[in-house]
Amino acid sequence: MDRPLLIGSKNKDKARELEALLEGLPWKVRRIEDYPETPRPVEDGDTFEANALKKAAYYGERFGVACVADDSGLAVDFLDGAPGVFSARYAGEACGYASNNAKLLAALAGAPWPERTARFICCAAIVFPDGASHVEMGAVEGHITIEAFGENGFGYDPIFVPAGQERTFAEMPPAQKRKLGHRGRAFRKMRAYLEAQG
Ligand code: ITT
Repeated sequence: MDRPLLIGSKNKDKARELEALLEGLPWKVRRIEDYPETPRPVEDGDTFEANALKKAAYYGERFGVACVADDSGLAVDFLDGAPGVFSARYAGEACGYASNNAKLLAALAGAPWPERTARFICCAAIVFPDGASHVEMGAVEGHITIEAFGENGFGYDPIFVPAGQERTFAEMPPAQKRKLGHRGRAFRKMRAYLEAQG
């Protein structure tokens, strides 16, 4: 089928993961780069769900297509759930992954392993051209390491070890991260929802 399904994300690393997670659905999955350049929506929601719906509605309306988006982040218990919805900009507006990771490791300096618990959270949203929408959540528990390990993945992957594992997400093959991770968990539910819709 050639119904377009736009991945409404300007984060190329996230979009790559989403493309793999949506593979095989009866939709023609398109990336934001396939459409004309457009500014980012303002992500001013207090929750992952509010921001995910906002992104999916914004890009979907802009281009008149069904659109999936995700809002995701890392909630660290030692920091009372920070950086949470502010994960992308933890070390400042124009910061990169390395400065976010350095700031987080510094904030946890000296904290022993049992106190380094955290979870990645993902809200997956879809908004259809008629305005109907659907959301699914996914989360994965784990620990924040003492230093960064691994080259795969993106964002906080080099400093997060999922529960029951001995390697960070950045040390795992991408397929294993998709299997264990928050985004995989949310989007496998979203796939099931879309498949049930026909
Ligand atoms: P879009 O809004 O355009 O999709 P973004 O990167 O700004 O791109 P978010 O607002 O959802 O997306 O921010 C998510 C941030 O949380 C992301 O930039 C990373 O810092 C972190 N993050 C989310 N999922 C992650 C993952 O699977 N691995 C590592 N870090 C992740």
